[in-house]
Amino acid sequence: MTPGHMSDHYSALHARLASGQAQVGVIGLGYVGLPLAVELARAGYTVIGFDVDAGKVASANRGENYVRDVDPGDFATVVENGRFRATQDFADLGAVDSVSICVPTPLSKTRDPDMSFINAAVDEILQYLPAGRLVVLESTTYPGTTKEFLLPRFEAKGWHAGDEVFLAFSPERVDPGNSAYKTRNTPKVVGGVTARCLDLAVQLYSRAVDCVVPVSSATTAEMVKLLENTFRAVNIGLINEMALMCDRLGVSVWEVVEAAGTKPFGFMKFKPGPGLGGHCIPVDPHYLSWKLRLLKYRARFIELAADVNSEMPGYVVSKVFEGLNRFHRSVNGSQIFVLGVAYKRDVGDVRESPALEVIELLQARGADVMYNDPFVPAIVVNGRPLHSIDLTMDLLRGSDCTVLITDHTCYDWDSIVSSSRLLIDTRNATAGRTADNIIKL
Ligand code: SAJ
Repeated sequence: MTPGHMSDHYSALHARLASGQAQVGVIGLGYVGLPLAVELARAGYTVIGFDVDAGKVASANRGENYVRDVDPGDFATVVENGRFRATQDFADLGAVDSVSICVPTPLSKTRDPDMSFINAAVDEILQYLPAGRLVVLESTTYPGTTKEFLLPRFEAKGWHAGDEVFLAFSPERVDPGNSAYKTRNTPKVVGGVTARCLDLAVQLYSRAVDCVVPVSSATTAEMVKLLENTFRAVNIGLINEMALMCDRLGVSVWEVVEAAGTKPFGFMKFKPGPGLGGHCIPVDPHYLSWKLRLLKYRARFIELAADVNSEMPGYVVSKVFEGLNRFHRSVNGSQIFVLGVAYKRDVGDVRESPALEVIELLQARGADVMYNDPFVPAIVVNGRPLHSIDLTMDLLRGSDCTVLITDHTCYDWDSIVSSSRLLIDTRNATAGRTADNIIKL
C-alpha cells in the first residue's frame, strides 16, 4: 500500500468535511440523533437522517419536531432549506461522506449488552457505504466496542482503518430536558482508531459543536462516557444509602444534603429519590461491569450502587405502610394516588422508572392505585394498562395516600399538600412546608 494511496481517501474526505460540502448521515433519529442531525445541518452540511421508524421519518420530513430538546424553528429551517431529510432507505448511505450511529444500547433480559441495534446499523453501513468514508459510533457501549466489534467487520471486507474506512467513537452527552446545555454547547469527546480517523472525526464535529475534545483512542472515548455515567449511578447510590441511614438515625437526609451542599469545594450534591430511572444511568455502568467480568475483574462500586438503587422502590412502599399505619389503615384496600411516573421531572420517558415498580408493589399488596403524569398518558404495570387521571384536589382528598414520585414543575405543591390526607414525598418537593401529613424519604 503506497503512502500516496493511503492518503487518497483521507485528503479527499478531509477536504469535503473542511469545506462543509460533505453530505453526512445520522443513523437513529431519537433524542440523540435528531438534535445532532439538526446541528450538523445548521453547520452547513447536507444531512440524511436514517431511521427504521416510518413515523419518525415522516414527521421529520414534514419538519414536525418530536424531540423536546430540538428548537422547532431550527428544525423547520433545515428541513425547508433542504439541508436535512430523513429516510428509511439505507441505500442512501451510498451518498454520504460520514455517518454517525446514534442507536439504542439497552441491556438484554440477562443484563448483558444488547448490541443488536448497533449490529443492524453496521450491517447497513457495510452494505451501502462506499470506501473512504468516516463512521462514528455515538451509542454508549462497553469499552472496546469500536475496535473489537466494529473494526473487524470492516476488515472482513478488506478495508483498513485509516484508509478504506475511518472509524471513531464520540459519546453522546444529551441531558433530556436540560435547557442550558444542548448539542452545540456541550463539549464533544472524540477518539479514533487511528490518528487520521481522529482527525476526520474532529473535522466533522468541529463545525457543529463549539468544543471538541480529542482523546488518544476510541476505547478511551468509550471509557470517558462510562466514567461519566458510572459517576452518577454510584453517587446516587451513595446518597440513597445515606437516606436509608438517616432514616434509622431519625435525621432528615434532605437537611443533611442541603447543609453539606454549602461546602464550596470538594462536594457535589446528589439527592435521594425513589430509585434510578432512565435508559442511561441504570444501564450504561453495566456495560462496563460486563466487560470487566470478561477480564476477570469485578466492578464492585457499580454492583453495590445497583443493589442500593434497586432497593429504593421498596423503601418508598415501606413509607406508605408507615403513613397508613398512623390512620390504622392497611395498604390492602387503600386508594393510593401516585403523582408523576416519568423517570425524572419534566420528561415523558418511563424507561426504568422506579414509579413502575412502586405501583407494582402497591398493587401486589392490594392497593387500588391511580396516577397522574401530564407527560405520560399511559403505562403498563404487570401487563395491565393504567391511564393518567386528570388531577383534581377532590381525587386527592378521596385517596388514603398521595405518593409523589416525579416532581414535575407544573404541580401545585401547596394545593397538593393541603388536599392530601397523607403525602409521601420522595423528592423533597415540599421543602420548606411543615405539615404533619407529609412523610419524606
Ligand atoms: N437521580 C437521583 N438523584 C440525583 C440525580 C438523579 O435520584 O441526584 C435520578 C433521576 O431521578 C433519574 C436518574 O437518577 O431517575 C438519572 O437521572 P440523570 O439526572 O442522570 O438524568 P438522565 O439519565 O436523563 O441523563 C443523564 C445525563 N444527566 C446529567 O448529566 C444531569 C447525562 O449523565 C447523560 O448525558 C445522559 O444521562 C446519558 O444519555 O447518558
